[in-house]
Amino acid sequence: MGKTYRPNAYRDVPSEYYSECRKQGSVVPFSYKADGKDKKALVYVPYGFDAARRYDVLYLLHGGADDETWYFRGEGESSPLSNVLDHMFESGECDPCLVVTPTYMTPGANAFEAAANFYRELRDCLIPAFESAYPTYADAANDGIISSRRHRAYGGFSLGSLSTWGVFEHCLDEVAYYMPISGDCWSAPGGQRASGEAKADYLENAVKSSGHGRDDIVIYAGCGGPGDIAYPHMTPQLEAMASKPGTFCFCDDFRDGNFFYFQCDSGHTMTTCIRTVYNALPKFFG
Ligand code: FER
Repeated sequence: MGKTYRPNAYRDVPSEYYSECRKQGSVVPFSYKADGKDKKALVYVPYGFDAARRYDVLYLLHGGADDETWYFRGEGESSPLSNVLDHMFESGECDPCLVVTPTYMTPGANAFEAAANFYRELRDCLIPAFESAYPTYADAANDGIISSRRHRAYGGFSLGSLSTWGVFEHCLDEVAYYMPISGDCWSAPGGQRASGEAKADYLENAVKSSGHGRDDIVIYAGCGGPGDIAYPHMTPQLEAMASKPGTFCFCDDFRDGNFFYFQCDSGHTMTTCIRTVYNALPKFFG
């Protein structure tokens, strides 16, 4: 059974993790086609990458008015996310994985619709293209995307979090791990203005109709606290989800449940994303 819901403490990123690591991964471009259009993503490839083994994959989406370069361009710093990943992998607190940052945007698209519908491109174009080009658990030598769902995570910030709830709703067969950051679900009846209960009901129904359940889905959500524009929207949804422990079993440890959520104090920013990745990723995959 789940523990009583409360806003959680999180482990902050050690300050030295923001600096360059001795053992640095690389960030390289990846191109693929979606609906006849050329799409671009960046890929963080960990230090010591070995094409003879297989890697778990985190797909990580940017927020509104940005693009696939955001996470590795940083906000004024030199690629802080890749520095933090380098340190997490060097210290051994997390197994090395591939981190793919695509974009839901295409020229002229409405960002809200593009984010909400990105699950189709993910499922039908990006995962097949990326995971046949890189050695993942779904690569050509292995047995498919659905059977490797526990080796795949999807997360995103702000509108990227909106896209995360969309992937959750539609791709439970393909993705087992979810990292929504600073953004709520807008697909329930009533959309963005629906109550937290209505959003939680909607997501619970998506789980029930998928045939999946709390034992094979994990959600680790982060939010930037009262100074985060998403806080008043995301908090009621997450609290209502935590009141449904048959599906979203709130826990401090994923041996006890499948749903965890914390508030930090860094608002609607890259820092909140990095803090969420730092806390969530070591708990993912397997
Ligand atoms: C939210 C608050 C803000 C949210 C998205 C935004 C999906 C971002 C809006 C924008 O980029 O214009 O709760 O949830």
